Amino acid sequence: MNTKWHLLWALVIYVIQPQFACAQSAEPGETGRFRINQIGYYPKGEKKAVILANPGQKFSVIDESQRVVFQGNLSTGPMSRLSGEKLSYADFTDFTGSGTFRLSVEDLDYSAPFQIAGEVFEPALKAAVKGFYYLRMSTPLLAQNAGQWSRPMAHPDTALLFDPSSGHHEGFYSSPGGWYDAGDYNKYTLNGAFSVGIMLALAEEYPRALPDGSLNIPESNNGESDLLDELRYELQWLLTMQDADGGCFHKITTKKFEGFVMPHQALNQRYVVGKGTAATLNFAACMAQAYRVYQSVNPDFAAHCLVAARNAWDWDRRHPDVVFRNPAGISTGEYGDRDFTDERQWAAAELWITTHDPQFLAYIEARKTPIEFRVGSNWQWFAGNLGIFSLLRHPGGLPESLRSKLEHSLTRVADDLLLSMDSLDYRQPVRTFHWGSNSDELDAAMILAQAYRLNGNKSYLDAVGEINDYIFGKNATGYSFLTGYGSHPPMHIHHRQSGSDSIKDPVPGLLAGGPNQFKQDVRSGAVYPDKASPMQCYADQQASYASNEICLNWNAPLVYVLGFLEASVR
Ligand code: G3I
Ligand code: 9MR
Repeated sequence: MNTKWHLLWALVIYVIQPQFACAQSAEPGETGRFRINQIGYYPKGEKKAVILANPGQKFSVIDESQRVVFQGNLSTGPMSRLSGEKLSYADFTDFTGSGTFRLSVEDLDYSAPFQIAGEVFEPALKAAVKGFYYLRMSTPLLAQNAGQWSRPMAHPDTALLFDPSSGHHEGFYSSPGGWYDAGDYNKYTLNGAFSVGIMLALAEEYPRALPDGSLNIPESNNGESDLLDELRYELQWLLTMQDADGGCFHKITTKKFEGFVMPHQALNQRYVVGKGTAATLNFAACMAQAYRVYQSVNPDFAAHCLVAARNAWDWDRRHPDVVFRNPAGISTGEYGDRDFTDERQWAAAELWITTHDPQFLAYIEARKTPIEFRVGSNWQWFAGNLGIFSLLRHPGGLPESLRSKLEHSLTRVADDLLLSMDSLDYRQPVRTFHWGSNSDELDAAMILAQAYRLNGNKSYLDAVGEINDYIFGKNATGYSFLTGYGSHPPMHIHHRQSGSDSIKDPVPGLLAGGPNQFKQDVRSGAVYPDKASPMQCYADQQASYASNEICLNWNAPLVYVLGFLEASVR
């Protein structure tokens, strides 16, 4: 080609290019109009996106060489205007090719690239479990496992003092190990046990998820699933939280939250605080469940868990109504709960499955609504569901009438969730956005996943996929909420290590709490987007502990949902 033609081509490319260049510079969440699953979609799964454009316009799926591989028309969707936006919907489920793609709409820019591939969420699943490894305390995180997020040993927790609320007054206590609860450096029995229980459900249902060697944690290549290795790190700590009388201490904590310093620089005295019914019942439940899961790989450990579970249950029989409240002088996370019926349902279910002792069935039969869905503070009400999920997984020996009551309760709640999703802007199940709203979305997905496991109705499976899409970017903020994953992830989570390690990227694999319309952190300096609708009340700022903290009981249902999808969408 001679020079004249070269110049002409350069001119043509210059004229065409700006459209594409504009795509590259679009900032999802700020100006991005493409609310997609930023990781991608399964070739055989549903593929939906929400676009801020007019219904009726054409949309295209474009491959890496800018070829149009699929076209469709944007449709009007649910009538809801909860998001305050004018939305249209792209459905490209019929496109089943694999590769890297973008969406584009006539006269608009392009979406960020996303993948369509089998096992497309495997990296995110691994990251979400590895996120728990990054929260380990009482151990150094070595560079060979933690890369740039390695850190020295911190919080040995071998010389704790007793707060009188623990029932003890003198001497030191040792309770090493476990995971930090969240962005703070404390550990709470109730929430740790609840989160472990959610992930033990995945281990029971899909034992091949996270096989040995998949996570590069210190125990990798020991011949056991890395998921079980990671969960045992927390279970071993939890065992230290049981007092001699069978009851469980509520938490290990400083008097007030530490500042934004690295773990090994957070040196304030830590205390054993409280002992209560909710913590003890969650402990009983997850230990009875652990017995089943670890029995074949580590029988001694499993046997220890079952003894601990029974002792905790017996303590509950003697102390069925001990509410935990923060005692004077302690201002860290309370995890206060007054209604123990759901925790008791969970514990009774796990103990019944493990022992088949008939005394436990009465506590399950007593509950009118065995499955329930609410929003806000899932650690207060979701535990009962975990017990029913386990019973439906192990129905052998259940009285027929009880079994059909549980199944009916599950499908009724799942059907209600489908109706909500059909009516809401981003086809998500939640309309009120509380602290940790992402976990409300994911808890709904867990219910739908169980309903799918029960009767194979594909609408339930598709709904789980759509909730997963919401978490990874098909939402009114444009963020993919898992650190390190997606084209627009959170960068400034409320997490003390991430905020003080001088590393640009936050610790990966941690799920932000998500939109919170109650904005309890405004007085601490969080600034939310102007005129934000409830589902846009999210601030990617360190100050925003009410929308941008990370927490065990939010990551755990994400692990379950990703593990379920990886095993189910084929
Ligand atoms: O239910 C009320 C509602 O009726 C009211 O309109 C609304 C507005 O004030 O508040 C609702 O209650 C909120 C509740 O969450 C419901 O979700 C409370 O204000 C709010 O304080 C509470 O937040 C809890 C938060 O701790 C503060 O206690 C979160 O559920 C809980 O997940 C969070 O947990 C913290 C731990 O304490 C410490 N570690 C980090 C962890 C995550 O942030
Ligand atoms: O940093 C704390 C966070 O880890 C907790 O989840 C949250 C729960 O209340 O509280 C945060 O601490 C804030 C405190 O509550 C109010 N003053 C500002 C603190 C954050 O800097």
